Amino acid sequence: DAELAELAAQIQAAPASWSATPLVPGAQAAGPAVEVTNPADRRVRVGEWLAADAATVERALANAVVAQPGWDATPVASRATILEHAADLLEQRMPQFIALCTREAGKTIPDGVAEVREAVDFLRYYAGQARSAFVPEALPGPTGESNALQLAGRGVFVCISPWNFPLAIFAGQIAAALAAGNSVIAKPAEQTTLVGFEAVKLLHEAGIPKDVLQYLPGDGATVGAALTSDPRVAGVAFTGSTDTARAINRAMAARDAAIGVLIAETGGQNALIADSSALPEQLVKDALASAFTSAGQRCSAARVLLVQADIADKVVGMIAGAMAELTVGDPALLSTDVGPVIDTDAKCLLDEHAARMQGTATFIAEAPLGAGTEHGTFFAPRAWELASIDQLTRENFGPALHVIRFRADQLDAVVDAINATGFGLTLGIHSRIDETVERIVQRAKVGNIYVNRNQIGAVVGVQPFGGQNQSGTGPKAGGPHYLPRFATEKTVTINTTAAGGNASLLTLG
Ligand code: UN1
Repeated sequence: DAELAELAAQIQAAPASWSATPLVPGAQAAGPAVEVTNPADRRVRVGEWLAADAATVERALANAVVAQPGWDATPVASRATILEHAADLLEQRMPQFIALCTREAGKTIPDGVAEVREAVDFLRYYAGQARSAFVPEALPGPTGESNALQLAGRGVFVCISPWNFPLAIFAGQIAAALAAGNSVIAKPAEQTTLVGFEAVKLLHEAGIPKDVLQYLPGDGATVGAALTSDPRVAGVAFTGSTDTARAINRAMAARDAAIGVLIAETGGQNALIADSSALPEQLVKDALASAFTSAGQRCSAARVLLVQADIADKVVGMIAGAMAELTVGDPALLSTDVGPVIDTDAKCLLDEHAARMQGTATFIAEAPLGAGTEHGTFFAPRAWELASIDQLTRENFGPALHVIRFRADQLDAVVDAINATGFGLTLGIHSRIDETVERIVQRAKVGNIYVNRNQIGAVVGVQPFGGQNQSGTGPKAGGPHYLPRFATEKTVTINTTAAGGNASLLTLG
């Protein structure tokens, strides 16, 4: 429609070249420039960035330690107002951020819109929540005493974010950490440093002091490991692979320091269970949306469709038919359904998986690659049929769907097999039988369950998002328990009968 066409024109008009550096007051300019190219066409240069070196990391930590008490002492309403102002600015500059998400991360325009919207939602949600959560809570106690429980920032928080949500998850982690009174060092994924840089500059413009929020693009060893092993870091928020989360956990545990807090959102092996009462059209539409939106590069994406044998032939045939209609190509075009994968490494892993499937699975379909995709890192969406979920030994982070048939009497075994993957993030259920839905909901050890709809795109404050087991530590992002995890609790008990000076403290209670 006209509005979308107007947006597409504004996206087109965004600057052709971008650059990023560490944002660390007092640090020298850092090392050699890294070039960024467009995932849809690797010949197209998007910009360049400078990685932080060890001295810059050290400077950032020192700054963050000094800055934190002042930020923590800033009234929570002021902190929240700044974050809300940042949300307004982000909304105003939506086209520019969508352009960056498309050119640096290969996001389609609808994904780009959702990305900016989610970042705005996170900023407003945690700001709003902080306003009430940080008011000291009076607790009942004996006469002559006042007791209050209050939240405070933990200290220096490190936020390590993924390339698949380079703005939304990036801004969400930072917003919660800042709202709670922490100083923040943000380390973006190396694949998406330009988006992160623009977001941090916007937060500074909104009023976050430059030493309270610092930006450290760089690699996992020089920046990530140096930060997470440092005793000055009170907590880490991380979204990415389960293996990296384990490495961070080990690094933090090995420090001769306070026991830090790790908030990790990690991988999945997400299933969609469909019994014979499912509506096939709805099922196939939702399965494909869940598996192939964002080129399958969501930790929430459906990887396995477990379908009751009675309807399996029909569903498999419809999947093949629908996949033939997918438009795979330039994400900057409104007509595109599936864009590129993030980089050559991602494509290689998917190609490896496809080669493995060739020998062990039954091929169902491959979506046709569109014109002009030969210079990008594209992986044609594919579907195979497997005998068992055990054939999937890792999370395949891309547009790859696997179908498995089951008999009606195997329903509990199906859920147990999903649980046995060790992951527990999203689960889709397609069934029109309430008892079946309830039975699966009760038995499944997963974080987010979606019934008779797609299983991606959790909305902030509406569908708190996060998994269990190897899918993450919780608490769920965009839910009521996330922000308090970034804070520490202080219980203040005052003897109100004591003579003298502490009467003014009574306002606490
Ligand atoms: C991720 O893909 O890293 O519900 C997590 C969704 C998103 C997933 C975010 N919130 O699709």
